[in-house]
Amino acid sequence: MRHVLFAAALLAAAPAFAQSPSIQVDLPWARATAPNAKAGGVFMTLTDSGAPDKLVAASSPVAGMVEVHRTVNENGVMKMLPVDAIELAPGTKVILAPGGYHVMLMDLKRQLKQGETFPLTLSFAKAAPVTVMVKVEAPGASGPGHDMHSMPGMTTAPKP
Ligand SMILES: [Cu+2]
Repeated sequence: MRHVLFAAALLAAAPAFAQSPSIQVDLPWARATAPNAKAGGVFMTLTDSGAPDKLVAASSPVAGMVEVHRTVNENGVMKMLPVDAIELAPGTKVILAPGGYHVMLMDLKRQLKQGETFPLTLSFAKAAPVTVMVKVEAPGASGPGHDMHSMPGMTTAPKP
């Protein structure tokens, strides 16, 4: 009971958009999904301004399960593989983008519609969890706020 109250106090103290002191999350975005799709990708830029850390997990009310994935090219075939963690080094940006690392929403509870936002909580090995609002872009978007000139799919290379 004690730690439940403690957790509640922490939540009350942290505004919804609070950033943890050492990990900054910029421009979190997702691709809109088809009406019955069960999975969707979330992308963002992580900047570690503190100690070495790792992104170890994520969760969202829109998904039954969330994994951290990496897209790899195996003999010309693009595959997504779950990873245990994404290493974060101080002073270094890690870009989660189509074709590379991404947060995978699985067992989606509803369609992600372009223009809306949804919360995503990122958990780190050391830093406090960070909850961000993820902006839903077009189904084939290649980046946050970009036009939809790219082909749909998880394999599109990010545009600068
Ligand atoms: Cu994936």
